[in-house]
Amino acid sequence: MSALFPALDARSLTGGPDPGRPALRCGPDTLTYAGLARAAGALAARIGGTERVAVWATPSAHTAVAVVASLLAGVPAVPLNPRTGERELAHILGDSAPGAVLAGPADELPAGLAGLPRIDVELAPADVPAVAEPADGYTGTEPAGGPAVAEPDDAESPALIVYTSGTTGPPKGVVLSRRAIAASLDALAGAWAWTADDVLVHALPLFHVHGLILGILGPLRRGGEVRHLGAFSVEGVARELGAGGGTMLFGVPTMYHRIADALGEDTRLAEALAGARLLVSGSAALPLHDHERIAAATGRTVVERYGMTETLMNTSVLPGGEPRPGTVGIPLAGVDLRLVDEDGSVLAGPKGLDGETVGEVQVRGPNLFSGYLNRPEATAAAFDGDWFRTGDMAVREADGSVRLVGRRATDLIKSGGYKIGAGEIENALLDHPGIREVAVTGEPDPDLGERIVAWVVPSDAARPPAEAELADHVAGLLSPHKRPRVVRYLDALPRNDMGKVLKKALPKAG
Ligand code: MCA
Ligand code: AMP
Repeated sequence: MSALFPALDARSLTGGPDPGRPALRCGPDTLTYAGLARAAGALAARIGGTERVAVWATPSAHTAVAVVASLLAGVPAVPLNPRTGERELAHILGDSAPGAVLAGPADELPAGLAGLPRIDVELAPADVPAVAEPADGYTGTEPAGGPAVAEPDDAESPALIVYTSGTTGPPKGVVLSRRAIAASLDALAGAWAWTADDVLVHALPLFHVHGLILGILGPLRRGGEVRHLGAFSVEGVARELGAGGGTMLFGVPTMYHRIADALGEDTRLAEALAGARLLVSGSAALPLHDHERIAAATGRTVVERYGMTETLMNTSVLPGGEPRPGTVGIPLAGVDLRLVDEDGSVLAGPKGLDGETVGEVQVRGPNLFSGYLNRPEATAAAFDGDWFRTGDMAVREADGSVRLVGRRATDLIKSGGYKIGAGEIENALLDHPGIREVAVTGEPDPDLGERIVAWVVPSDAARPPAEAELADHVAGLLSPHKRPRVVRYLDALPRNDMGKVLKKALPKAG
């Protein structure tokens, strides 16, 4: 296949056709295409031959360089959430068995990573050796001026392994090939007219598909620019978009909700949004109210797209078309999509496009993952033939637009755009000595979409563990975004005759 990063096809270390063009800016660090070619080329040469590497995926230029280097070297990368708690980290390292961890020189790594060789990511390496064994027959002789950066040409080779929560058990490693990444990014580029002229602004975490693949690899594949804010703030968005030069914004609904809240008093923010070419929301549903507030203040409609770690991007609303809040648009180029009802029958003909009949979304296409790492049974269970079962329930409108209406599994929670399994939080909470029984649910939250609620039966009713203590417990074992935001104390959990917890029978918040 062609290179993932044509703009980095830098045998001559020039960084492609426009070497001086900024490739990425993150906090204090800016890298041009030539700088990125140099930094990633040097690192690629150091890691070549490693079976797999972990990347300490802070929101920094170091993470971008580390991942690009892994892709150039053909070494699968496992991005790690730098806030991952000890149990989750041990699980991911045990499952993915990386040979080294790539981190920024100033990063402090937790004890759980002490057993792995550490390779520091240099943004401006002093000496740049040649990359060994390029796949296309290149001899490896370093051309005048710098190293050879030759990407592997095996499209099916694993590029990234991204961990994602399921309904039960610890997170699974989703193996993503170079083919899937290239196909999905190119389909988005087609739908959004995304080009090298675009400057993407975002503040998404760099250990998930949204922030890393769409938000970093996307602009670099196009030869465009990305500016990462480091941490999300409405001020950062206002500064970088529009007059600041940014043409596109990517965010999760929580970010757009916070933007919508601020629009009332911030005319600079409204001007910045109005000056951007494209505002894109994904990872969870953007509520109609937030769509409307942003459209009213800026004259711009937020474009929604729908994807999943396992499938990368499936559908998108087409910019400039009739705004259709509530729908996630039509299938992207190359993506086949069908709805399947409870009996397993495909909703065909008018029934499949009546805007009413609900079915599970199934997809197939070059955007799909290669399987779950070390989990052949889970991989097999996720497919119906060559169709991937998303677990998302939807209807389709007459024009083919997909409207998501819910999820098959009630035990998956989407909070702040993160997918979180209720089971993994319940298991973590059950390890707290103050808890006898627990059930975890998600309930509607205007900011987070859903907030995690822990229903706790304390071991000692007279001394129930405090809410903050339980939040810290989960944050320390799993990840801060998996911590319960609310704890409710009960004498007993509602159960059926078989002893199964009846989550639907839990008292409604009020
Ligand atoms: C709070 N913190 C704690 C604790 N409480 N740390 C340890 N222990 C505690 N008890 C810390 C947090 O780590 C964080 O630190 C800070 O306090 C605030 O935490 P929190 O309240 O959770 O953050 P927030 O401000 O509410 O975050 C909102 C957010 C975030 C910025 C919108 O949820 C976010 O980045 N979401 C993006 C999710 C995403 O990218 N999803 C894509 C996956 P600090 O601030 O220092 O970190 S889905 C996907 O990829 C598919 C393919 C798709 O379709 O896109
Ligand atoms: P993840 O497994 O973290 O990649 O999350 C994927 C899930 O996020 C999908 O299965 C959907 O449930 C949800 N999702 C992604 N984009 C959207 C969207 N635009 N609207 C509603 N839900 C979405």
